[in-house]
Amino acid sequence: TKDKNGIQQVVLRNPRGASARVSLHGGQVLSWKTDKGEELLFTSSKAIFKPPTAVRGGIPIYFPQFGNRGSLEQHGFARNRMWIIDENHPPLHPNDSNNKAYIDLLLKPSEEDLKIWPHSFEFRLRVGLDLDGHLSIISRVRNINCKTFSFAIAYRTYFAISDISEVRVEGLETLDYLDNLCQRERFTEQGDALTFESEIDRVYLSSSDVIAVFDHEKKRTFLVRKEGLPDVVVWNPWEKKAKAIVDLGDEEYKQMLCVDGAAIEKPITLKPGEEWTGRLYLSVVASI
Ligand code: TA6
Repeated sequence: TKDKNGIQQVVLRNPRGASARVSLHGGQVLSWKTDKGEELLFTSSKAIFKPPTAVRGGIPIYFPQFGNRGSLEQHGFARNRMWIIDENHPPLHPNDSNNKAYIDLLLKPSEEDLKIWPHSFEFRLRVGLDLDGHLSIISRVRNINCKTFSFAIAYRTYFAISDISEVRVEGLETLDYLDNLCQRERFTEQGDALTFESEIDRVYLSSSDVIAVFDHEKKRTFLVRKEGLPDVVVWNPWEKKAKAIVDLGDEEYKQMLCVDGAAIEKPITLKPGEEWTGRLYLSVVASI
């Protein structure tokens, strides 16, 4: 299918009626629905569907940097570029392709990208939806350069929630985090589960491989499972910042929470010819 700007999107469906929609712009997942048709990802009503701006919602991929250091654009260029469908995807581990509807995408740097970030790479992305409606995002980044390079990556995941004040995140207790609201100063999480009453923008370091996002009102829990992605970003702009973000409605911060599988603190380093694989699995379960 194509969106109204002519950008190709691929819809994945499983036999039970769950679905996911992936845009070639950014390789970004824009929708993930249960077999009952409930949307699980937030997209802003003010989202701009015009490249190169990444859509405010879904799962934009931040690569090759997190943040806005140096001459690279904020959060890197991957989310802003057009990806292509990868017809020659090298085989993956059998567990990564069983019983799944999937699409393989590929990003290579343009000449302009190479001027800003002089490292040749191939970024292969497989987005899959299995029989239970679980979404998987498997990334493989290969260094096809003759020099070593390092990168950071984050799967910014805008979960659709009932109300930010009704949500709790478990799995980050006692971890160290870098606070983006305090020049990335390092702190240690003290409390129990995370609840929200003001702006948050943190990179939790070396977390366990499963994080849970409980939504009491909707009686559902998102599970974020990850491999090769030690860090977790938690972001909600809250009222004041939401007002300053042009493609986010003033009150919409209440309906979104970003919990991102990421590798930020210790960049991933690839020697020539080496490849890195990262896996993110998202599922949703009913809770009481
Ligand atoms: O969580 C990191 C962060 O840079 C925040 O500080 C916030 O600005 C957010 O990501 C959104 O970035 P974006 O470029 O999508 O507006």
